[in-house]
Amino acid sequence: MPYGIIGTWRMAFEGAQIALQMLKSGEWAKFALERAVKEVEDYPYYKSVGYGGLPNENCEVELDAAFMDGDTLSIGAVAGIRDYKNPISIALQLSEKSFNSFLVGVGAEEYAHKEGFERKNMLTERAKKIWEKRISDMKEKNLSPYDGHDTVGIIALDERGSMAVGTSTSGLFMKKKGRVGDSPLSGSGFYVDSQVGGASATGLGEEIMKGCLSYEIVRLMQDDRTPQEACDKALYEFHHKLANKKGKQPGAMSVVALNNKGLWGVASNVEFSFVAGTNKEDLKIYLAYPEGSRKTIIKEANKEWLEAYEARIKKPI
Ligand code: SD4
Repeated sequence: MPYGIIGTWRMAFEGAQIALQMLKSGEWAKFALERAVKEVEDYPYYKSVGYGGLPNENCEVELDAAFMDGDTLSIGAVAGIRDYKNPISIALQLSEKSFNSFLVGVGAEEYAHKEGFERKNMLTERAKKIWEKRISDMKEKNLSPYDGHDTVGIIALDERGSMAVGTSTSGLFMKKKGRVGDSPLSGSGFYVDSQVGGASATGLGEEIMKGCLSYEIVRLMQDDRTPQEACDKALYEFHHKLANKKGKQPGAMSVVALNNKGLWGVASNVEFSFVAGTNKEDLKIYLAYPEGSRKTIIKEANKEWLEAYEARIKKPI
């Protein structure tokens, strides 16, 4: 039986590599996925997820995460949670509850505390420096506070045909305290049904939420579209709809999808990096670009791109 994994952005690579090995050894999709997301949450140089994530306007790191089990359609999520090491694990545990499965702010923190989840100060010195620099750039250069944000969204399929999806993010840099994006919202930031496949989105949550993009992609796959066809149709049609309604270009939106046969697809209205691997193909880092705003060009990331990425994330502030 096929197995596979797909994840948003270059940052998913190390975790997805571990997860793909776990899937190869017969691990359940949901545990492989949790492991992959934790790896991203724990890495300090990924500045939009977990430890080292960029703070809100008050210089507090508020995190959003969600988990969905494609076998049962169970969902767990946390939003605006502070100072817990692995929000994805809290979301996974919440998905096992019939009630109270989506908790926000202090309620989520109280729950995590009672359940013994590990606490951690999630604000790194580096993230604090980036915040301070942005405050001065905003004053001096009149820069928008809101660029700089990514979510890790991972979909996994195991040999049994079981599927799961998870997301984790610090959301928009400089967001208002209490602001929540698409990432913990079912149907917008993620959706999975093991009888069909799963999808996850990243980009400007305020736009993605308007289109319930992840659910739309799974629905299109259910109607016999390949993951690539479903991603192209959902993303670009929605992009054009929003552009017409707003009279200007929508914000960044990118999507990934994996079906229960191990086929994957992506679409994006900006340059977008992602990782994918299956029982048939090694995990690789790819770049996706919109072509003629209806289709997606996909190519493997080359050495120059990878080196520039590494230099960028570690550049002194
Ligand atoms: C949010 N969608 O909070 C997230 C951020 C993100 O690429 O994924 N940016 O809106």
